[in-house]
Amino acid sequence: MIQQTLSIIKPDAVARNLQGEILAMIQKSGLRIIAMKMIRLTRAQAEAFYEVHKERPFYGELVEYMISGPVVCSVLEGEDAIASYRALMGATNPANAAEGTIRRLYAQSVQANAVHGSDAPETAAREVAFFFSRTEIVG
Ligand code: 3AN
Repeated sequence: MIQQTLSIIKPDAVARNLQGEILAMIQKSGLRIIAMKMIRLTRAQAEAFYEVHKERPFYGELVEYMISGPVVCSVLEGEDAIASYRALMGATNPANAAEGTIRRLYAQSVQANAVHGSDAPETAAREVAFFFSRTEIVG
C-alpha cells in the first residue's frame, strides 16, 4: 500500500552536516520526498509533538534536545513507507541498530539518534499534519 510518513532529521544530525547524506539514503531506498522544510522547533511545538512521552522520565531532556538546533522535516511517500522508513532508520538505540541503517551509521545515543519516523498510520497522519499544510505537500 502506498503510504506517507513523517521524517525528521534531528538537531544532532543537522549540527553535524548530515542532512544530505541522510536524504540520499532515503532517496536511494526508493522513498520519494514529497514535502520538506528546515525549521527550528519552538518549545511548545516540541512539547506537543512528543506529548505521548509526557510521562516518561526522558521527556524534559527530549524536548530540550529537539529545540537545541534546527531540524529538517519531510514527508516521504512510497510502498509501505512507514515500515520501510523505520527499517531504514534502524532501532531507537543505535547499539541495537542493524548494519547499514541511518542510526547505525549516524546516531550518537538513544536520545541523539539522528532521525525520527512515524510508527503507525494514525501517527503518520497526525505528524504530517503537525508540520505541513495540504498546499505544502507538493511532490
Ligand atoms: P523512535 O524514535 O524509534 O520511534 P520512541 O518513539 O520510543 O522511539 O522515542 C522517541 C524519542 O525519544 C527517541 N527518538 C529518542 O530521541 C527519545 N528516547 C526514547 N527512549 C529514550 C531513552 N530511554 N532515553 C532518552 N531518550 C529517549
